[in-house]
Amino acid sequence: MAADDLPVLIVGDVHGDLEWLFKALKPYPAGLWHTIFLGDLVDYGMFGVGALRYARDRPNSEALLGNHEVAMLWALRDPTRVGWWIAVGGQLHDLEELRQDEPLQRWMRERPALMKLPDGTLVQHCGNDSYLGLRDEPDDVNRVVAEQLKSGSERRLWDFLSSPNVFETQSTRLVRYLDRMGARRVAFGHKPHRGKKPLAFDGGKALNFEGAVAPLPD
Ligand SMILES: [Mn+2]
Repeated sequence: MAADDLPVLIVGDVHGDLEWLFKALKPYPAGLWHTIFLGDLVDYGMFGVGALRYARDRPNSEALLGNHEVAMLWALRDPTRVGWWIAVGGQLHDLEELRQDEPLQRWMRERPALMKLPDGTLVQHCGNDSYLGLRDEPDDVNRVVAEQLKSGSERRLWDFLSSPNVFETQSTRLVRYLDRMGARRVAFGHKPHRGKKPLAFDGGKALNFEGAVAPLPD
């Protein structure tokens, strides 16, 4: 069965906490779900690279780019950024592990910033319309992000992917964003609180997964 035919499981920010991740995924076998990781698999916790590899290798899965993947790639490319990256949660042992794994680096650089699902749900890392600063078509946004990662524009990527979640409180911005993106709702993470289910705002037009692992509601 193609991933698009499976029900969607959303995984909020993992931040290197593999123990939590495995426990949270137990009720959701990989073969039965189209799993989407919302980004920020790395930093803070001890197993960032392990979480990246797990997300890459889990069947029927996609992983989006979070601000912390950008920070780690930035530190990898530019040693003068390592101190800053450690200050935002970077783990040196993970950086050394990533340095030795070029295929994993390539996979990280190919992560999309957002996805539009067949049911009209937009899925992205942060609950902000900052993505519109790039382009207003999901495929164009992802193309520009890939180009920026290649051309050393990590600062710009970090800034827009670190934008605060505003969709919970700013309905006009939310509606305008959905209209521009041609989507009916948007699911995002970015602020992990390890909730059990997503918080819905504006009649379900904005879904904040808050570090939860949960099926996408109908
Ligand atoms: Mn984040």
